[in-house]
Amino acid sequence: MMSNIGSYEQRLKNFDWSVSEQELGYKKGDPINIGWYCSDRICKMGKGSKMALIWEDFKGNNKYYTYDDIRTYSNTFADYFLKLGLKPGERICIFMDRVPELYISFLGILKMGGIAQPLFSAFGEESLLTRLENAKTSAILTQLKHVSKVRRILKQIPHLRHIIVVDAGTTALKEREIPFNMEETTRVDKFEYYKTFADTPSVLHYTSGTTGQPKGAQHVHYSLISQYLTTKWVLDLQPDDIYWCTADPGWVTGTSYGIIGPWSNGVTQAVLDSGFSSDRWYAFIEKHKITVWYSAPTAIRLLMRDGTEIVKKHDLSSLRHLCSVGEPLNAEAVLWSKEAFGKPFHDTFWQTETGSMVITNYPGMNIKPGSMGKPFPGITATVLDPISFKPIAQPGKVGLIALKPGWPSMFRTYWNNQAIYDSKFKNDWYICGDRASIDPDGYFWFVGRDDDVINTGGHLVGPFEIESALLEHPAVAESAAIGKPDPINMEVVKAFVALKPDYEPNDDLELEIMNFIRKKLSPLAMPQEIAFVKSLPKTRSGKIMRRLLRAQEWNEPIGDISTLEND
Ligand code: 6R9
Repeated sequence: MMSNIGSYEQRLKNFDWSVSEQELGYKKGDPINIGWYCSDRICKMGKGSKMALIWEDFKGNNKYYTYDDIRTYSNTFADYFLKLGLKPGERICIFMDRVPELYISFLGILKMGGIAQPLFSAFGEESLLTRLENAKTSAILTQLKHVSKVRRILKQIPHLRHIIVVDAGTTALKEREIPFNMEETTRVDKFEYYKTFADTPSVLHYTSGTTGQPKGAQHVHYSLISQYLTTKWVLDLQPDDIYWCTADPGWVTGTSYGIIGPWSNGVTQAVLDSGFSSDRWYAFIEKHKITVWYSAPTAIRLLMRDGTEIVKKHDLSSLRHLCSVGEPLNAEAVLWSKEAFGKPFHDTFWQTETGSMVITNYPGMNIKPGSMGKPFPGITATVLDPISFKPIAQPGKVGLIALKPGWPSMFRTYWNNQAIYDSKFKNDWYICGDRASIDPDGYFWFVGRDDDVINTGGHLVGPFEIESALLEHPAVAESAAIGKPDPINMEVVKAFVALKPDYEPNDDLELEIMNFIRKKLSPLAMPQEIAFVKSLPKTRSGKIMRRLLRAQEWNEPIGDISTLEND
């Protein structure tokens, strides 16, 4: 089958984002609304009865929704939000497992001009509070099983006017809570979407940095232009594909390529609302005849661990194209996938902030296993010298990955944090915070992050958030969190803790602190190991030197420690 991108060199020549605008029938200055593009437009093209969503729960039960279903159900949500008194521009949080209401309400929020704020349902109350407080969120959509977490923080977030419970049934609800059942509400066939334009805010995705609490990367409706085209050219979605993105929409991959990309292309997508198991995943591919699969290195390493025997028990011949994102995809994983599935995983690199893929391996392109590939057409990417912030001319030399601002899905600011946004730019380059080198053929090779952010299983966890939560434990006097090498998750969280005078380190206390973090933040942020120490290495200005702890953990050179406090 001919891929959508054809020849990369041809596409690169004279590339202009207007290619995407034309395909979408968008002209500069027109209104543009992602919710409308992902449902109404596909129906207008005569595909209303085409399957948009095949959904499966952990027991294997299925639900099916056509494009006309997602169009009318998202209208129903949008209409309901307006009737509740929610206004365009207000933040509406989606705090649900991967149920159909998550995907469909996302479109509904965008249609009424709201800003969608998706958060992992695995988040504990502290993680939730930080993000709702920062965004001054007006409403949250959730399920009964998660509502208690919202109840516990309710007093601290007076701006949260509505807690919409999508599966309340006959259960009695409490203060500010209100039931809404998507399928039992009269469907709204016609809804005039709020006239959003290219620069109107659309999605707010929280991401972790080294310092301070997580920041909300704010996107706009124009992001569609690059999300649509990268989906078409890199994921290579074609009309008859059945596509599976394994990412949760609490992560940007789950919205850009788990909602917007496939639906704006009018493709059928499948969602599995269940945890990981190799057998379960292969059975899902076999049952729904998945053709294009977008996943992450940690999952691929778990599949590798379970071996090829289990692959052979399933008919996976429907698979046509495989892609990966979130962490470095090791060369072994690419070679293994060729052996196991007869096809390589294609690595793609991007960030919450970039909104869409920026460096990728295209279908048909020669893959160099271990490389992230080349910049997408329309993306100017380079590596910069870390001191002069000038592009490095010499192939193979490691520098900071940097992008020329201006691609359509670039984030527009960090919510309420313009100063940190501004600090991401040097000499008119956007600095990603990662290190890489470029080989003589123009392929990018990832080296590592340039900050203390921990990448565990493709999820970024900020050390500051963990350390702040640790300090809330009565026994903890001081703490530092770093990433420690892990064969499956690449990194897991390791915490260094100095105890208060009345406490003695022991296994029970270690377990208690671990669970404390799991409940407050999330299972991902929970330290897998705690080292009890007398004190932590600090700079003379009092900053904890995580770099030193990390170097010891990774057996790396310690580097310059001239600022280390030595008394
Ligand atoms: C989409 C997403 C972004 C950070 C990024 C980098 C790491 C992502 C990668 C990769 C090596 C790849 N990362 N893709 N590292 N190879 N193909 O992951 O967004 O959660 O914001 O993470 O993830 O460190 O800067 P986000």
